[in-house]
Amino acid sequence: MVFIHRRPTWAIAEHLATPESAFLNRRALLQSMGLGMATAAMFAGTRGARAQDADPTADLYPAKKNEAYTLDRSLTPEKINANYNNFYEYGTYKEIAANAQELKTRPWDLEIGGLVEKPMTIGFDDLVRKMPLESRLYRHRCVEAWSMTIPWTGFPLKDLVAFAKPTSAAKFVRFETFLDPAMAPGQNDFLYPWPYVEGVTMAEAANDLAFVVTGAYDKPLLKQFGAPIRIALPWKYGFKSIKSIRKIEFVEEQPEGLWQAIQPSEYGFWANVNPKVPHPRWSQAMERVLHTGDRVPTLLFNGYGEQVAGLYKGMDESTLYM
Ligand SMILES: Nc1nc2c(c(=O)[nH]1)N[C@H]1C(S)=C(S)[C@@H](COP(=O)(O)O)O[C@H]1N2
Ligand SMILES: [Mo]
Repeated sequence: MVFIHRRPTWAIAEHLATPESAFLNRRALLQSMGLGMATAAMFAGTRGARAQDADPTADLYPAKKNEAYTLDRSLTPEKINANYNNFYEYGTYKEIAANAQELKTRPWDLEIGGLVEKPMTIGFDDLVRKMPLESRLYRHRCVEAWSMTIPWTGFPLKDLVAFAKPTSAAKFVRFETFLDPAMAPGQNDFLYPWPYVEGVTMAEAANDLAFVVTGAYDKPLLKQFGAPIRIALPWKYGFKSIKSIRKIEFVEEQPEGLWQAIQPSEYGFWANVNPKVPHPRWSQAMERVLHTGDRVPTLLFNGYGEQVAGLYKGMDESTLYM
């Protein structure tokens, strides 16, 4: 994402220092417990291995493939996708994968509230087992004019809506990411109105393409992809696809997203992909395909017009693409 401001140098330094100082603190703790470096290294190794083995949803993967969602181009290799991310909670650059390992994904409770029959809090591990998991190949077009393709696993957003039982007063679904500056150093940056927020209309949420994502590449989501639960709205610019969701609310008012709040003249609520409507500071006509480096034409609704154009019939064209 591009946002016009000069980051104060102290903010960069503090941000980069944090994960390392966390490591140094762990080492100091083990030493103060009377354990030598060899033991410390062993501890660190076991911890890592256990954390992986212990993913309580690993048995759900690979999920059944939904053949209706295929692609006209090759998949972006996992190695490339997993090392080129936007996750501002862990840094304002693309190489945040290492920092994002600080994200603690268990326990992970989701709050479902607002205009619903009965507000609830549900553990992610409970929720995911109630939902019909499948895998789909999706495109992803970032507003910054790069794109990738990815095999997501998840379930239709409409199934989550049905589970939540919104009342007839609900007009939008509002999503919120966790807020925990100790776990996500980027959230100490006061220039951003944390937590990250995004939203869709009820009609958009009911569209088959709107997908709640719990895995990628046939396994539970890597932390840098927004574990344990995010969304994918492939006809919209990537910033709409909010990561690491903690709260889902049904509301009457159009939610204001983080990027919209920062720079409303550049990032709007609808953010549907359109090659003919430039971002105020760059063209959206072409995109750079992440894994090939090719520059290819961008398509209206990122190529998903057949499924989603109907959502916007009769609406003011000038508002839909920003
Ligand atoms: N919470 C949160 N969600 C987020 C972002 C973010 O910074 N924080 N970045 C968005 C942007 S701009 C993009 S392009 C995608 C990137 O997803 P990826 O890293 O899995 O490719 O996540 C979106 N969701
Ligand atoms: Mo993006």
